[in-house]
Amino acid sequence: MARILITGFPTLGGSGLVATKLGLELARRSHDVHFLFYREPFFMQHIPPPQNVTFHLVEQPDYALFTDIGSPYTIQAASKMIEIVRKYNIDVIHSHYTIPHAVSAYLAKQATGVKIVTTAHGSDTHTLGGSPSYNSTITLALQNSDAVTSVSKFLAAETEELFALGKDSVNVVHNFIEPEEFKPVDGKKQKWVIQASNFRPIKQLPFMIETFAGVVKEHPDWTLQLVGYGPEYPICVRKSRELGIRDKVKFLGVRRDIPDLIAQSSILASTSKTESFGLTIAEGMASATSVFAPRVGGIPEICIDEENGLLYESNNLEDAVSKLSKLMADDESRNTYGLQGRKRIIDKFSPSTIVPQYENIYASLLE
Ligand code: GMT
Repeated sequence: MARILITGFPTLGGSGLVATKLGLELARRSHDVHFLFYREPFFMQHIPPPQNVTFHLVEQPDYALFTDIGSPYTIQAASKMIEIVRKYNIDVIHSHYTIPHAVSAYLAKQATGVKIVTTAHGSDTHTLGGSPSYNSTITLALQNSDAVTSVSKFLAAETEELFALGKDSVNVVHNFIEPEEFKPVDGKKQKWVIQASNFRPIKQLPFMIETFAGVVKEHPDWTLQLVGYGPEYPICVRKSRELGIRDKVKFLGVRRDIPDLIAQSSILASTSKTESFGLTIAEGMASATSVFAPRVGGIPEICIDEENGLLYESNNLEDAVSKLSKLMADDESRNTYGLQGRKRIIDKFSPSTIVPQYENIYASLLE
């Protein structure tokens, strides 16, 4: 049994979801879990916390001088970590998303000697990690972490290179999906291609709409279901209108019934520029929904081409249209890919396979 402090972003994004779910799984396995966030995480708002889970909030007191620079969160979080480590005798601080949490944890380690584990999730490495605004401090925090993990082999290699860590020094611990939460529905799936993501540029939703415009003629009874919201939302509405497919594209907004929507869909789509893992892809697989996604980042590690769906050459519209059309036309392959996808998630990406990998890392630090 270990006393673990988990920190990260309590928002809708995947890293916060992974941090929260990992904490709850660890609590289920009798560890003493403490969460540190700047607000209650989205996914916890409707779940009564188990007895061995304690929430802590990072206090962000206002001060006039901070108006221009923003609240110094890294320091505030570090101070709170030091307080919690001392009060509860914490064994390990586990930071999810390196910026800025790993730096706060590094400061807490200097003050208390607590062990620190850092998980790189994606844009903290491949998008922001090389920036001079972050690189040297994140390098310091990672080089002084007792263990660094990443959510795919792809991201491990990038993290090692960008932050001058030794080859194979980053542990790959894939994300997990709960097969009871994401599971197939009874009955026939709908002729829906679903993409569930925020409308940030990295998700390339306009490319999804262009791709869908290329297949509607051949598949007039299908619709594109877009779940989520974000900066490119108006661009997407405009694009679907310009391409004459506004009636075929359903903008569903932010939804709580994502597992059901994914399970009812015939195809789970991603058109991201990159994904270190791609949680919704794995959620689609768990729901026996076949996948359409680019061959980029960590995606091919999770979703095997022609076994769990079809992967297209990233940003190649012609290839994307042809692969999506092929998948839409082939009921039998979609069915097989779906069943194989669910099996792959249960075998390789379920909590019982993944959570012990984190437990082993904690145990090795506490020996
Ligand atoms: O890195 C991000 O863009 C945000 C992050 C998040 O918090 O949603 O997403 C990353 O972490 C997820 C959970 O590990 C992965 O499933 C996503 O693939 C990854 N996003 C990217 O690499 C773009």
